[in-house]
Amino acid sequence: MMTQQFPEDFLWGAASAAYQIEGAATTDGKGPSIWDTFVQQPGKTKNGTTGELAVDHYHRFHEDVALMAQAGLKAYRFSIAWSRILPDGEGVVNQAGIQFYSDLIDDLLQHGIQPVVTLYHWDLPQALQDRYNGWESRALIPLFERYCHILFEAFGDRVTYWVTFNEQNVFTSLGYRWASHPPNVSNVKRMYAANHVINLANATAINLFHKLVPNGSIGPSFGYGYVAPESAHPLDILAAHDANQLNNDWWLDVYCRGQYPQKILTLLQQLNLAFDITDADQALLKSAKPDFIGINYYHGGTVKRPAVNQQPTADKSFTKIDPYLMAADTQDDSLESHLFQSVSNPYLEKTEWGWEIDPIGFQIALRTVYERYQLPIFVTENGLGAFDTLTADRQINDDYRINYLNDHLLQLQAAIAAGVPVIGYCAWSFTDLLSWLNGYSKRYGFVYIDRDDHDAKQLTRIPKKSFYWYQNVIQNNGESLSS
Ligand code: GCO
Repeated sequence: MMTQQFPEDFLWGAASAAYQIEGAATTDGKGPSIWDTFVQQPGKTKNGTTGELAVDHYHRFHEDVALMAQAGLKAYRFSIAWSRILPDGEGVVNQAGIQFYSDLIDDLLQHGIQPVVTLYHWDLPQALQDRYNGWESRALIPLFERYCHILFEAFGDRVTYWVTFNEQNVFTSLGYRWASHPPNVSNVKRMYAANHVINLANATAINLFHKLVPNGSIGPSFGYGYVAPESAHPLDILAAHDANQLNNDWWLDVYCRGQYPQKILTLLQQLNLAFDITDADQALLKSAKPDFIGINYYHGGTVKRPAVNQQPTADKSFTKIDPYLMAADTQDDSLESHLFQSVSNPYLEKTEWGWEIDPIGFQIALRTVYERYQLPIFVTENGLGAFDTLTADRQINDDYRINYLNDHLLQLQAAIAAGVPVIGYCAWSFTDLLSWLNGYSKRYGFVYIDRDDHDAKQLTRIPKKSFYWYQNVIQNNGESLSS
């Protein structure tokens, strides 16, 4: 494989999200988010797990940052909980919330770690859901703008990289279509309407940022999966093209070009799923351009031509739904079924959660996104969820994670060699954390969190084998990756 050095200033990092790590759900004036309330409903998460304590990062962030420094991280991506800053989403600012993130940012900077701040990683203040019907209402746009304004003013002098929305494709499909995330809705039309409002909020935040933080960089983080055809039959190739349009271009075209792909818009109209796009909306979407595209990469998909008279086989159990590909074989009235059917790729292995492992797909994803939009890319997530076992001498030998990350980083390096400007790479995740629906046994971190200690609340941090491996990779700027 053609190789090339990683750039000298490459941001080797790791990522997290507030609800998945912070805990302290009601501490220091934090208001409830839609996740705090959703998890109280029976059957919504595995064994009813919640993020009430999570990994208690809120109280232990100094310890966690010290570990990041030990690993040699150059960047750390985390999200801000809106309801810590504004407990009811609007109204009075909670200074304790500002202080917490300010201290975290300072601690990172003191250790030479660039903070990368996500503005929205799914935990909408519950008050905004109750009062305005959440993202289905345009009332959220100025409210999100105000929240962003507060953060840009408070941290814009210290934080260069900002992410607007994390995986809009995932949280809207799980939240509004599959009712497996809050707000627990199962209605495709409402999903598309909410998506449009979020796109407008995204554009508004980007424009505000460019005014207030002219030297910073901002972009969305998108859950990207390249879709391949099952065969070289032209109908399968067409199906893959349409699937890429629906699953990827649908979002990225709006973010980067300010317009929705026409073919999908037309189909939405035919299926009575269309939403209102005013002239002012169009102008706003066109006016806002991100500085980079954040890519979260886990896997892509494979499709074949649509079936004739396909019978839907709806299975909405949360373990079956794959948020990164709107699978056509688990459809309701199914926009997708008009375009393609998802199939499994026989050439790829799968994780214990059935996610395909496809490092080459990562290279394809990075190159495709850059070739289409010509914007720098920040890999804001990539990683392996697995069961980890603590040995008798309290070690985690996670060679499977090392292999996964190694193989993906080699493909990232190949993308750089092919001319893709990649700013950095944030592995998901730094410490183990709460998997939204799968509880605490699906682990992603470089640092194991011991929940079975004699006192589970001790949450002892134990660096895994992959921690030391990543430390070494960072130290030699990727030279130790093995092909
Ligand atoms: C999980 C998911 C998450 C996501 C992340 C997306 O198991 O809950 O994999 O951890 O990767 O939150 O941004």
